[in-house]
Amino acid sequence: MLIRKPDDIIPSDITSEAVWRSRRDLILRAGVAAAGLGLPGWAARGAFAQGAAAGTLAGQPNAAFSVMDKQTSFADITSYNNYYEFGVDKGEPASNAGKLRTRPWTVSVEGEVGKPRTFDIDELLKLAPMEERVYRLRCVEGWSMVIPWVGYSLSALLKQVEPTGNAKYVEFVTAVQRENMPGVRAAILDWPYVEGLRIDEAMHPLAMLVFGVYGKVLPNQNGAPLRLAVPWKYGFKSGKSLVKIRLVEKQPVSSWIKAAPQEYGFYANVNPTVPHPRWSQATERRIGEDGLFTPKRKTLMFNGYADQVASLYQGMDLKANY
Ligand SMILES: Nc1nc2c(c(=O)[nH]1)N[C@H]1C(S)=C(S)[C@@H](COP(=O)(O)O)O[C@H]1N2
Ligand SMILES: [Mo]
Repeated sequence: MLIRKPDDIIPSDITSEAVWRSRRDLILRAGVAAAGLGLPGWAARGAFAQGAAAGTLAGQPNAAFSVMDKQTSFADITSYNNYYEFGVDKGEPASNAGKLRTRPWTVSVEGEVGKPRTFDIDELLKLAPMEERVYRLRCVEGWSMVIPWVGYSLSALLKQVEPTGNAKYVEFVTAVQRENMPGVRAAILDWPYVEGLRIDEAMHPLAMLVFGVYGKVLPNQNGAPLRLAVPWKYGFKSGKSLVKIRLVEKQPVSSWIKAAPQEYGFYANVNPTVPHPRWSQATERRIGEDGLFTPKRKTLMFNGYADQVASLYQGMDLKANY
């Protein structure tokens, strides 16, 4: 996000797309071959990760929380990613995230809570009924997707730990597996990747804990085994591969604010009237419909979720609090 401005992205992505597809195919073939030959170590683990990613995870469709836009293809959702721990190029997460260890996995929920607790991923998978919700995702870089996530409201988890009256904000901390994450070794951001929400934002039913996509277990590059989806905010607010959730009194300092405070605000609500300092946020290109002559779409206030969330920001100056 610091590295390029949106207009720089298009031509390079067209050429790099073929490159990453072929790299991904290579890795898949390598995984299958490793399993067949009984190779040990990283190769076998890679093959297992691919097998687990093929698992199903169904959710009851939640029409009230779903947009009707044409859904982005599974291939695009899982091959055009931002997950800087695995590299800054869009194809690198799909190529590299096979090494992410997603079991055993726990998430500790702590801080200003009556009942701090560490949850095992298998507990979290059963904590609340799985729903399928089709959400828009708008990246601050100027592209968007429409994604059928599987999961449930973050509030279901937060209620378990009984937030105290001092819990004004929620901080989300994501995984660091240095040996498995080339981007962590390259020191692009101040790891771990940290994000935050105000408590009322976190408790809003649209704020979602995600475990799957398109009826399948979340692929590693999309943030396995669980990530956030906060559809009215820019994509970077939705941390991947969560390991810790802290309820706190003071506004958390996110990794992006640390890296570039003049460019990234805490709220990061999608807002076509507030440009990023280096580019406009008025329009977006929808991944999958970005032919050379396809017109861009107009970006919607709160990414189209104004009816549900505008009341959270009543009386706030959204230009100052961007
Ligand atoms: N841990 C972590 N979470 C992250 C990121 C990241 O680099 N690391 N990138 C963010 C950004 S900028 C976006 S747009 C979304 C992309 O999610 P997707 O790749 O599943 O579409 O993930 C967000 N969550
Ligand atoms: Mo993003």
